[in-house]
Amino acid sequence: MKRLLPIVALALLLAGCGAPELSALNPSGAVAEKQLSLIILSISIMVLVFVVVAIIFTYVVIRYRERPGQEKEIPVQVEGNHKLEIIWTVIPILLLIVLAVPTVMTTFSLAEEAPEDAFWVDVTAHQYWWNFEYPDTNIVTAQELVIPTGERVYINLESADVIHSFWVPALAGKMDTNPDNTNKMYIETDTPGIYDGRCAELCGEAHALMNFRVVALEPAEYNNWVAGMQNFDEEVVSAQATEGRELFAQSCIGCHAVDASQPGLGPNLAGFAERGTIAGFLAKSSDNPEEADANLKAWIKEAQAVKPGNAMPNFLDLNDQELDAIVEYLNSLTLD
Ligand code: HEC
Ligand SMILES: [Cu+2]
Repeated sequence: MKRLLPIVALALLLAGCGAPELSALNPSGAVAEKQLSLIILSISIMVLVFVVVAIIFTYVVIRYRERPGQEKEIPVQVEGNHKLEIIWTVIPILLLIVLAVPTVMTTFSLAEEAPEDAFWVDVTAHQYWWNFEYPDTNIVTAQELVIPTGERVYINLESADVIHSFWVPALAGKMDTNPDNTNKMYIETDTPGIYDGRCAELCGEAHALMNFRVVALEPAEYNNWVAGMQNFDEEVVSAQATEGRELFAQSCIGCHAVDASQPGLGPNLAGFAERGTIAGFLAKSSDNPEEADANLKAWIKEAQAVKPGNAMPNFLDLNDQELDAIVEYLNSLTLD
């Protein structure tokens, strides 16, 4: 029992690794479901082979072991036995066919050409953030990929620098984003909700913090979002926000557009107040506005400490009052 303890502890530790929403075993859409069925199929075949081999192995080890005071018993030799050799060649071939046919069929069905009127999103990975562009509606956003439920969303994957990998475990297996070619995939879900995504290819210092989210909305709500983004207009509501806006125009606008129609050196911030995170991973929930504001201030002042190696410089010269003003301004970037 004592020897089992570390194994049990390790199993419990590993079981804690995956948040349920970050698991391919918990699919929420046709693509992830198909992929899960392949995972289950291949694991079942492996388990079957393992069990059969383990049983034969155990039997042989016990049956032909050397017993004290007994003469060595040599088992019957089967070299050159055609019947046996055919059996143990045919069984693996059958198993491989059972594995290959559904795998190849699923792989091809997931690579189907998009229809003419398909819904497309262009995803560009950057060290260490995600840019999302909707060519049909001319919307640019970042960090949160908003999609309608009940529709197949085709994705062009590209990278602005090194290789990254786009992975939303509940919706689909990962796919690389490359600097010099475009990979294509699609996702779909019928369930509105927030699906966590990760960069799944080691891409540099802040790789582990290169998180993003897919936000699936009912079609009507999705259309509201589109209208909100297309007509996005800053409504500066207070004197503090006006001050923040001026500071933003001095220090930030070179990298951050606040008009949802253009990409930039940093994430587009149109509708930023609606986002659930800062830089993809820092909490920014309306349930806890103090924490959200503190995180945002820390980010603006010292982005390099919060997410080492990312492309936003520190702004150590900004004082508390100026930071508060910028935060107030960013919090006013809501959709109506
Ligand atoms: C040199 C370009 C650059 C400048 C200047 C810059 N930023 Fe950034 N900013 C970035 C980049 C790049 C990111 C994405 C970092 C990451 O997540 O890897 C970012 C991220 C952010 C985010 C998080 C966005 C999101 O959707 O999660 C906020 C908020 C932000 N910057 C605010 C500011 C403010 C305020 C200023 C001015 C005081 C500023 N930035 C100046 C490049 C810049
Ligand atoms: Cu990465």
